[in-house]
Amino acid sequence: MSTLWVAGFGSDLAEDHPGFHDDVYKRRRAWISSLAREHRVSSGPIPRVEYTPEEVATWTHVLSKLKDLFPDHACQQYLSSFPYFNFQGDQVPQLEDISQVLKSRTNWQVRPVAGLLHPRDFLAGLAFKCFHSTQYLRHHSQPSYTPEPDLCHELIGHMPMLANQGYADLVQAIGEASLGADDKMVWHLTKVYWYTVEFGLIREGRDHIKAFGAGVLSSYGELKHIASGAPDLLPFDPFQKLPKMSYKDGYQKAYFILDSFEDAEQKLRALARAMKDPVQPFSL
Ligand code: H2B
Ligand code: FE
Repeated sequence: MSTLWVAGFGSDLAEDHPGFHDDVYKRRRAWISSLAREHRVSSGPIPRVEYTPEEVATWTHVLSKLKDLFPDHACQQYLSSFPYFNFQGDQVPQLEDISQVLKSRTNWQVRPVAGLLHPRDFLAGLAFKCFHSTQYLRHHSQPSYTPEPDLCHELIGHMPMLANQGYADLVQAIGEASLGADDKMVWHLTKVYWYTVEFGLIREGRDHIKAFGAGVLSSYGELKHIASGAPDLLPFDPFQKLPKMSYKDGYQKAYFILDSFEDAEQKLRALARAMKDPVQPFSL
């Protein structure tokens, strides 16, 4: 497969990226990105990176901070998959090893990518059980914040959930719906992805609401914000127009609650059928 086009932060960092003024960081990030650009799935395992002590320290910080939050806030599927990956505080995991664990659990795989992909390409990967992941780390000056996906977010946020079959099937359904969809629908599916895979909540039993979205699970502040009662908590319905996504300026104004991953997957499949129905095509 050819190299995928990288949008957004791709190779040049935005001015508000914490590493913008750090040339050493920028060179390092570009070098790790180049490994992904040159990697071909057919040519063998994902190249291993020898992480620097500074990068290890960033990983150590992020893992130890987040681990404390999970027992209370993460959904049960996350908690039961987490140990499969055997994350160690003193060692940054290698994408190849993580991909092997994922393969053995749900038959998904990880493919390294140089930066943010265009939503259409990213969603298409999901249809084929392929999760595109960055391999570099966030800037060490702000270990609790990154404006773009980095290895900590991909591994701690996404991997345990993708090792759960019900969830993995839901994510695949989002990807499948994007194949052949027009730009408007790809944008809608980007929001579906955002409000589930990144910021989704799930009902557990009668009165518990737990997090499964990677963006929620990897943010201490976001979890507290949800618990404060300030944002709207709405039932998940992919047939409805979803609110604007909020990227940097604070937290989401609304979150969506799934009844179960299976139920959400069924809704997504119904949406995909409606989109492709020539008689009554779905439109928002
Ligand atoms: N690219 C990469 N590399 N990682 C992501 O998590 C990601 C992406 N998310 N491109 C996508 C866009 C998401 O925001 C939706 C599907 O557009
Ligand atoms: Fe993500």
